[in-house]
Amino acid sequence: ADEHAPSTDLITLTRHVLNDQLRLGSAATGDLTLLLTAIQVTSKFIATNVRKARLINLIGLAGETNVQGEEQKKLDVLSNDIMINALRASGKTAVLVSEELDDAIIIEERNRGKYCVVFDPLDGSSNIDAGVNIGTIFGVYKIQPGSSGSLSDVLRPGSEMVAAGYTMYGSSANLVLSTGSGVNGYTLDASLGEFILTHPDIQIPPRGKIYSFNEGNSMYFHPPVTAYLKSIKYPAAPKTPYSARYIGSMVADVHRTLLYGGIFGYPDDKKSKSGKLRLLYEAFPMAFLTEQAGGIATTGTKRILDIVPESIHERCPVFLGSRDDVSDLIKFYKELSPES
Ligand code: P6P
Repeated sequence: ADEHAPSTDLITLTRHVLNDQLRLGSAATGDLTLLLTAIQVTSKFIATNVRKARLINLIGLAGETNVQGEEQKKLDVLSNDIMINALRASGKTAVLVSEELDDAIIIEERNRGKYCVVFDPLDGSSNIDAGVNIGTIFGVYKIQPGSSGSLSDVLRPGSEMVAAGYTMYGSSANLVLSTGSGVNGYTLDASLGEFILTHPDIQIPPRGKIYSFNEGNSMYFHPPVTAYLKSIKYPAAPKTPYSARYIGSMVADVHRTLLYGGIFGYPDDKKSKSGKLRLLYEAFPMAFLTEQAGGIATTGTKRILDIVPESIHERCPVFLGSRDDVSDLIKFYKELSPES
């Protein structure tokens, strides 16, 4: 067939997840499928608002009100409202944790379901005025047997998540998702309003040639990180140096790492003792995806998915990406960190 002919067999996210559900057989009740459908609707809604916000910023409508004179909500607050309302209305959730809310939301009885969603509705939103890619990050736990929804349902290791993903808002909207059997990427076809499967079975290359750290913090880095970076910037012959790529928006830096390989790191350092990234709704989902794509996600000394959270907004150091690159970093921790 002519390779330019429109495909007559579009694999939409809904269909793909439904196939996943059918694969699980009778164990699946379709609730996760419906929850993921609700999440993809929020991503479409947020994508529209991100694009509109860029347009409004571009035409320079000053001040806090939009053309209708309504109070212009900050995009991340708006995105949070969209997600809370859609997840509650889905009737499939019991506990919600958002980067935007100090406390977890326990869903009332009549709307309560069996999943808990932890999310950052619009990570990197400080970059939006510069047109830099930003994104929504989410992780899903199944409620614990006998629980009617409480903090203990989300203060669990990321290894107990049943799904995780992100939607990156850039030239197009890319939704990357895993439900525990590999990672798939979907691209929003705005004319159809559907996420179409465009990156089936994403596998991180075992080794890359890119490192992604904010080297502006180099003065504060601990010895293992300094030694690792030196080893890839000034390698012994015949090796050649790695390239530096740092966007400063986690979803964009992780997306590139999943597709091209290499290593992304936001270490703990002398200035930030636990690093900057949040464990529950940034590190866990990205670590889940990284491992499902064949990579490694570590704090330097511990597998991220094994961490047991003590509070919903705690931070943790993050190094993730190609198996061989992250293993090289771990070696420096074994040799140089005080605990070893
Ligand atoms: P820095 C964005 O503000 C964010 O939370 C992540 O998306 C990103 O990886 C990180 O912070 C960037 O932090 O300190 O390098 O600007």
